[in-house]
Amino acid sequence: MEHIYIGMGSNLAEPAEQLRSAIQALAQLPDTHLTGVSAFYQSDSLLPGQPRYTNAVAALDSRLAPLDLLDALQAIETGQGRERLERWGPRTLDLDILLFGDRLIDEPRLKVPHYHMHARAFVLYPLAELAPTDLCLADGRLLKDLLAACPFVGLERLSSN
Ligand code: PH2
Ligand code: MG
Ligand code: MG
Repeated sequence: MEHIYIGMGSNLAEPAEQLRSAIQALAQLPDTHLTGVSAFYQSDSLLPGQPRYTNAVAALDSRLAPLDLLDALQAIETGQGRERLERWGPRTLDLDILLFGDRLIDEPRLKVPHYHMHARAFVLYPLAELAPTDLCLADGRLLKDLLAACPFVGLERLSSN
């Protein structure tokens, strides 16, 4: 059993509703328990000209292998209308494996810890709601150090999910 954190994001087709549906789908994954969900946060897209994003983080305990979990997450994305037209295009649903226990994964399809999580407030602040403050990433970085280097700027924490 591994403890896993999933970053969730949407900026199309009722983003908060997309995240709520995704949470239901995560709760139904085989050999997996959904153990927590952060608040929802809104922020501007990193790419100009796109709709604002709603983001959150979910925590899972799972016996799935990393690539099996990735397949399952991609099936949920596709089921919610995700179209892979351009690399950083707007999307109905993005589900990223942020952390997979203390594993470092470097496969063509999957890099863990997630490559850009270290500097993204919309990942780190919701993650910090669920993870212990002394969380150490598999690459040796401490969550609290990443938070200290990543100001809470441009994020709006929503009062309800
Ligand atoms: N994801 C992107 C690009 N830009 N901006 C915000 N605020 N939230 C995201 O999840 C996000 C983004 C590509 O994965
Ligand atoms: Mg992403
Ligand atoms: Mg993704």
